[in-house]
Amino acid sequence: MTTGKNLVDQTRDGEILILTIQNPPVNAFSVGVPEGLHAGLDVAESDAEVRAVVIIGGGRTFVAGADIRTFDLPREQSPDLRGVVNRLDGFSKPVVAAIHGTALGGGLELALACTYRVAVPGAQLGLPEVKLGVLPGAGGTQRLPRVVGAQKALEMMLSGNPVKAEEAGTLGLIDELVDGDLLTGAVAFARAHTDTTPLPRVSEKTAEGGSPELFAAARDGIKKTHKGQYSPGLIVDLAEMATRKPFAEGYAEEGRLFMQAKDSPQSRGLRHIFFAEREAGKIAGLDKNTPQTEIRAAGIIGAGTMGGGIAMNFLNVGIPVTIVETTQEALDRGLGVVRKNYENTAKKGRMSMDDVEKRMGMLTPTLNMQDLSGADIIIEAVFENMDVKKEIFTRLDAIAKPGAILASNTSTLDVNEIASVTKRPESVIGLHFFSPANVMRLLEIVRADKTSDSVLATGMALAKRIKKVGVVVGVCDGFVGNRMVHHYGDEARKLAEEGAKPQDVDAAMHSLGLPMGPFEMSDMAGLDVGHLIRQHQAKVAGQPKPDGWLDRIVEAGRKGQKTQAGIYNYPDGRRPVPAESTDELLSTYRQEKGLTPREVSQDEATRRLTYSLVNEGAQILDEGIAQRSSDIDVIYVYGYGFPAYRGGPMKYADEQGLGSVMADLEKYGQTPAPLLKKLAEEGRTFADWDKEKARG
Ligand code: T1G
Repeated sequence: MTTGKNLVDQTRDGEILILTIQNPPVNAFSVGVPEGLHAGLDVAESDAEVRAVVIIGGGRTFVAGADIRTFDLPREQSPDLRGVVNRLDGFSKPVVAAIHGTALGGGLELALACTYRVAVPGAQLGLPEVKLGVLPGAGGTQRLPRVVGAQKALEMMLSGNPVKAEEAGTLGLIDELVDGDLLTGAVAFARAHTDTTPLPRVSEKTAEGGSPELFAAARDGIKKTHKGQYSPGLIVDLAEMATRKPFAEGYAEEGRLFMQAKDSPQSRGLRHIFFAEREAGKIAGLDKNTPQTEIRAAGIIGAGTMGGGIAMNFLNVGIPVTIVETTQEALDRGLGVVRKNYENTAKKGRMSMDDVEKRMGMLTPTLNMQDLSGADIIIEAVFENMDVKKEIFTRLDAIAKPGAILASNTSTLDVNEIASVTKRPESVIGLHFFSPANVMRLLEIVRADKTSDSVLATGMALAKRIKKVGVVVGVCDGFVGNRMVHHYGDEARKLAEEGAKPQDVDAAMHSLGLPMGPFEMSDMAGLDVGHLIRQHQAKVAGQPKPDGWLDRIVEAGRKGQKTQAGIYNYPDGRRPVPAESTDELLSTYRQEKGLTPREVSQDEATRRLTYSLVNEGAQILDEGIAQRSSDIDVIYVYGYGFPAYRGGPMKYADEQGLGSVMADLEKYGQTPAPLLKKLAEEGRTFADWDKEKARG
C-alpha cells in the first residue's frame, strides 16, 4: 500500500545513509513510516556509495511502538511493520538502530531486525504489548529470546517493563552504549562495520535457556500475575516455540496469534484504558498554558491512615511536608506508620535505608497549624464531618499564605460548602485520594464552583508529578467513584435480600475479574461508615432510624475487617470466611419483610451489579459531573479494582451493547438513566457520546 506519505528524512554522512523517523510526539509506527523506511532502503540498495544505514528517531525518542490508533484499521490500511522488519532481516548492508528515549514494542522489534543496535545511557528498551492485551507481533517473541535468552525474554514480555540501555548492554540487546551525541556515535559505529561479513542476523541465532521447567513455571506464574488475561499465555507459547522451532515457523505463528489477540475484547479494553488515561489529563476549556502555582512545600492536616499516605506521595518526589495533628500521641503514631511503610519497602530491597532517612527527614511533624503558613498547598485529611472541616478551613484561611492552594481529601462532602467558609474559594479544591493513599494511583480532583483555572491546572500537574492518575470531577454526593459504588452496594444488598448468599454476590464480580466483590469491599472499608452515612441521611430527611440487615450486622458489633467480623468472619485478619450468623440474620430479615428467597444466578448478579454502576455513570455524565465516560472507566480501573482488560464499566457496557444493558436494567427493576436510554435507542455507545462531547 503506498500512501505517498513519508515520515522519514534521508540525509548522508559520507557513505552512511541516515534515516530519521519524524512522527512526533513518540515516533509511533504510523502510516508514512514504513513507506519512508522502504524508500530509504531502496536508496541504500541501489546506491553503491552507500555502505551502511543508520535508523534514528527525530525528537525525543526512537520508535515507541506500532501506532495503537491503527489497530482496528483494515489490514490493507494498517502500517506494515512486519514488511519493514522482513526487509531489514538479512539486508545486504549493515543497518544500525540508534536508540534514545524509548524503543518499545514494534520499535524494539524494528531495532532487533537491524544488524546492530546502539543506544545512549538511560534509553528504555522493552516489549510492553501485554499491557495492551496483545503480544509482540513483528518478530519480538522470536528475536528477543535469541538475544537475551528465554528467561529474560519471558520476564520482559510478561511484565511489559522496559530495561535501561545500560542493562541492555550487559544482555547483548545493544552492541554499544554511546556516550555523547547519539548520531555521531551511531555513524562511527556503522562506519566501523561497513566491511563486516557475514553480517550478523538475530533470526539465525539460537534461543538459549528454554527448559520445560521454565515454561511450566511461567504458565503457573501468569495464573496469578495476569489472572483472567488471554495474551500472556500466547506469549509463553511463542517464547517456547522460539527455543524449539525454526525462526520462520515461530514468526508465522506469532503473526497469526497477534491478529487474534488484537481483535479480542481484552485488547480493546486495555487500549481503551491506555488512551483514556491520557485523555483524562485534558480538561475541556482549560488552556494548556494556564499559569500554575509552583509546589515546593506541602502541608497536611491529619496524620491518620490517609494523611500519612498522602504525605508519602510528596516525600517520594522530593517535596518536603509539614504534618499537623491535635495530640503528640496521634502525631507519633502517624509518623510511625509512615516510617514502617518505608522500612518495609527497604526490606523488600525497593529502597535504600538512606532513602528512608532522607524522606523521613523531609517530614516535619507539628501540633501547631501556624507552621503551615509557608506551604504552597495544604491538604486537609481529617475524618468526614462537615463541621470539623469547616472549622479547619476557617482557620486555614487565616494562616495560609496568599496564593496557597487549600485542598480537602473529603470523599463525599460538599466542597463548595467547605470553600464557602473561606475568603478565597477560588483557591479551594478537592483532592480525593484512595486508600492506601501511597499505593492507589487514582486521584479524583474535585472542581468546586469557584475553583480557579490556575488551581485546577496546578492540581492536574501535581497529580502527574506525584505519579497519580488525576481525573477531574464535579461536586456531588460521593463525586463519581463513591456515588456509583453507593448504587452498586444497594444492588448487592437487594440481591442478598432476594436470596443470594453474600459470597455468591462477591463471586459474581470475581468472575468479571474484580479482586473484591461489593460485600468484601464494604467489610474492608468498614460497615460502620455506610451505617453512619445512612443514619445521617435518615436524620436529615426526618426518617426513622435505618434498620436494614446491614445496619443490624453493625449494631451486633460486626464492623468488618477492623473487628475481624462483618458480613464475613476474618479468622486470620484479611481472608473473608462466610459467617453463619450473617445467613441467619438475613433469613430472619427476609421472614420479617415477607421476602421469599429465590435462586439468583451468577450471571444475573454480575449483570445487575455491573449495570448499576453503568446506569449511575450515565446519570453522572448527563449532569456533567464527569467530562467523559472514559474518565469514569479510568476512575474504576485505578480506584476500584475494575479489570483494565474489561476497559472499565462504561467500556464494558459498550462492548455488551447498550440495548441489551438497558433491557437487563428494566428486566431487573432498575430504571435506565435518560442518557443510557437515549444512546441505546439510537444504537450508539458511550464512546460515541465522548467523541461528540469532545467535538463540542
Ligand atoms: N501509538 C499511538 N499513540 C501513541 C503511542 C503509540 N504506540 N504511544 C504514545 N502515543 C501518544 C499518546 O496517546 C499521547 O497522545 C502522546 O503519544 C504522548 O504519549 C507489532 C503491535 C512512549 C513511554 O505500548 O508507553 O508495538 O494524548 O502522554 O508520558 O509488536 O507513550 O498527546 O494525544 O504517554 O512521555 C507498543 C506506548 C505498542 C508504548 C511516552 N508500545 N506508549 O510516555 O507520553 S504495540 C507501547 C507509552 C506494538 C508490535 C505491537 C508512552 C511513552 P496525546 P504519553 P509519555
